[in-house]
Amino acid sequence: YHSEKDTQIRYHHRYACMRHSPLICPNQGLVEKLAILRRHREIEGFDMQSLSYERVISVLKAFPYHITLDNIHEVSELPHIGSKICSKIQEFVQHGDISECKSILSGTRYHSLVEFTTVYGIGPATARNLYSLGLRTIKDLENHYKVSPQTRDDTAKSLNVDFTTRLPQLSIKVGLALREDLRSRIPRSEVEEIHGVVMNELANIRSGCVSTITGGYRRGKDESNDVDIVISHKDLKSGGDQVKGLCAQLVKRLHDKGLVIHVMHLSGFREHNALRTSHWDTLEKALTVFILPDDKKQKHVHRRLDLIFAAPEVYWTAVVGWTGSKMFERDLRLWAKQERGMRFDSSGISRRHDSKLYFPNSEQEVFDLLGLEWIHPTLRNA
Ligand code: DCP
Ligand code: MG
Repeated sequence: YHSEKDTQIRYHHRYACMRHSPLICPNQGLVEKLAILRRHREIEGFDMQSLSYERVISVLKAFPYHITLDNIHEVSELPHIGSKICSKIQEFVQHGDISECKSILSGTRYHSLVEFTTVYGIGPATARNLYSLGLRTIKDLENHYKVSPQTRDDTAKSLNVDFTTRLPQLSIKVGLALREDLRSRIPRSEVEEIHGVVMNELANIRSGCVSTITGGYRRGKDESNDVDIVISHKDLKSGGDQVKGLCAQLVKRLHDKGLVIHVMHLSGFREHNALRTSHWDTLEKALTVFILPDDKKQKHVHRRLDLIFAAPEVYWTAVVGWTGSKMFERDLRLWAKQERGMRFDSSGISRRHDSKLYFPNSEQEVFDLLGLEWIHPTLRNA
């Protein structure tokens, strides 16, 4: 779909949604070092700095040449690349490492905080609190939250969903119990198997549903952290409770069959309530923990599964919005707002000055409406 020349023209654009960002780039080693600096800022709560690094990394991912002392001047002229970061890039080019990375990795704090956030339910702020209590390892956390190998088995088995009351957040205790499972990566074949099982169950509730596996899988990742599926049906009415109903019915059925063992979230997007138009309420999502039944061949592990239901009018914006990457999505919104006077998110496209809604019939149309050239999903790894 894209020529090499196309990639070479596009890499200097300031919006990630204009650039071609492959999964693996010619400067992967540098990008991985900068990712440590970004993660350090994020985990210490310096969100603006973290975002700056994320932008830098995203720009470098699209740079199609191996960076050397001969072309580093060109890198320094790329958008979002300031002089401070450029000296770090130069340091890497000359020494193959960045001294600040070495010092971050030489202490215990970074490692502990990163380790803590591998528990579902622990974000940077909680991780820092736990660290300040003197906790350093996952073992420390298990003692702190009183998780033993026994409770680990029990917790995983006894998880439950009460569909009549408010859904419980996945507690840190449960997060600890499921940690090993949820942090192991999901191969493409299992993503496809899970998708097949889910759509088979859905067909029993309502035939003729359409779906797209989105997220990292669609961007070509060999292994994903979770499974994201966007679902619709041509007869679904937006605005009413149909979308919501179908989502809840499916989750309930999967739960009854023992396939979904926990539901962390089950409700509509409320991001766009300011508009108060029915179309903005048509995305319904369920964030769950899913497990394939064990068979003779293998014992399965718990997986994070996100199900997103969209009315047909907003199916393609949902697919684009849930394909990612996060940086690609962030710049799609920014581009729409700043350059086109439009509003974009997973649940729709509208014109800002009069809130006129648009209903694209394909992914290509989403890009057309936003005045963007279409970019293949595998080049959206910004
Ligand atoms: N997304 C978003 N805003 C949200 C949730 C998701 O923009 N609140 C988009 C961007 C993500 C995609 O949906 O790329 C899927 O989110 P994931 O967190 O599942 O991330 P990925 O699928 O990209 O990677 P992985 O699941 O392998 O970690
Ligand atoms: Mg995902």
